[in-house]
Amino acid sequence: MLSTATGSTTARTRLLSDATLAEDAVFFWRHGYLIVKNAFSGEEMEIAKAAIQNNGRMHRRLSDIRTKTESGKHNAFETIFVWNDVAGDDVFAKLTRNYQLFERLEEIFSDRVYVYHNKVTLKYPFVPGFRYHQDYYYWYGMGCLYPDMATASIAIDAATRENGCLRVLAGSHKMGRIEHEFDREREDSGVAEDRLAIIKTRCDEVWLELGVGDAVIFHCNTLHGSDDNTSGQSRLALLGCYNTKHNDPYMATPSGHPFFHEQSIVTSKVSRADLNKMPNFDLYITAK
Ligand SMILES: O=C(O)CCC(=O)C(=O)O
Repeated sequence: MLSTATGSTTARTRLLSDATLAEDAVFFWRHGYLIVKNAFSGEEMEIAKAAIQNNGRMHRRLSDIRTKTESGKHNAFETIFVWNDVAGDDVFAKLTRNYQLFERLEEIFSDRVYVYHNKVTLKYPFVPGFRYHQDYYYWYGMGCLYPDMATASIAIDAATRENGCLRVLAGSHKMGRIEHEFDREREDSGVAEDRLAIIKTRCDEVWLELGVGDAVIFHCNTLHGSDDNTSGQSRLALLGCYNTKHNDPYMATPSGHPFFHEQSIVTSKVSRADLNKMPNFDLYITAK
């Protein structure tokens, strides 16, 4: 399963049963993704949504996206708001370090995992979707030697085909890291269309429709993308990106993502008291 030997780690006490974890890990390695239904409550998602909507910086990003989109640009990258302060007790970190995700990820990778960065996808009604790409295409260049990484997308709003939910090519993680090409018009990198057409004949395309509070975990080499959101409804999601202890980056990069450090697993629910707890969006780790 793993592409490298794991270091020795102290076992954690788990809340999920061994049978659930084992079954979910098998599904993940077979298909390259795993849906976790009802990972979070509707109330927790309302709190996360309010935290996003009350945040001045995310709001400014939203108006920038609107201006660009209205001027005819199709810049999917603008819709992603990323930060590196992931080990604290802010509302977002508490969700991405929740045991529902962490325990599954540690079972999947047979190692300690840590949140490598968090991001919010600001998918408002008018915004563009992403070309098919792999997240490891980017992380490879950030000193991560092994593709033992994953992303968990938490549905703050329901994700539907109409609002441009994530879609994956099931099993594509088994193809390894694939070259990407840059599309100037969309300002977005993705797999070349001719290769993609062939891949689609081998891998099923799965639209990941999620209810509020569901999450999907996908492997860093799983090809994923999204359609434009033409629904008139927002599709906000919180994405935790995870790395493994044995894959500690060998260098710092301008993205400033953290090196391996032990992170606590959160077992409590997010509450209204967390609404004003925000991460430091300006944290960039510049040296090992
Ligand atoms: O949510 C989306 O539309 C795509 C996000 C994505 O692919 C990413 O952040 O890597």
